[in-house]
Amino acid sequence: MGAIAKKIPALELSANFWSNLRFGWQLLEFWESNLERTFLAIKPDGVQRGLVGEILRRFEAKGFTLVGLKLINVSQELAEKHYDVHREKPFFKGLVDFITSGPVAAMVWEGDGVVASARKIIGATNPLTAEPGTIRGDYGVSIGRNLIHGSDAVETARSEISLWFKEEELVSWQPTIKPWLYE
Ligand code: RTP
Ligand code: MG
Repeated sequence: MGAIAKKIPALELSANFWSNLRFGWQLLEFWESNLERTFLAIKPDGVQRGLVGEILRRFEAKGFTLVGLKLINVSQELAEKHYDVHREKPFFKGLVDFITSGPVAAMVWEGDGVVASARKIIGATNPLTAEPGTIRGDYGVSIGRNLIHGSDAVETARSEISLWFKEEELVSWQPTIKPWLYE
């Protein structure tokens, strides 16, 4: 018994050592991987048309990880900040009016290369020219009702995520299916 007790502190030390090593290894893997996050928002047309589940399904089935999700009524201020790059465009007012007109499902997804891949899954801006098989290609018929927004670059994704989500609203987790998705 005494001999076992003597060994416990040594075991604890060794457990800490291995857990630190694992943490360090995960950190290295994160730096070396293309792990990205992107901001997606199902616009009021997508929510009204009951397509939230279908859209979520596509990103889940692809293998991306959902790390943030909320249904919100977008304020004028948030809408104007989000669409700031389009401020001078003739469609700016219409865009802001539309995104503030009803609930929006805001999401953050994580995965290797998720920013560009999500844009492909979403399809071209105009649903009439978007490829069949994409969200806009399958469900839309007009540019002002194209169902979903997706960040267009890694840097844009970073600023959109911090605009739409508080840090504590995002959940980092390890899907247990990861070994079946990544080599
Ligand atoms: P999003 O930002 O919504 O993901 O769409 P996107 O990158 O494919 O297109 P973007 O050029 O950023 O335009 C933002 C949204 O503005 C509307 N739009 N209307 N009437 C027009 O010519 C026009 N052009 C763009 C679309 O709803 C587009 O999603
Ligand atoms: Mg855009």
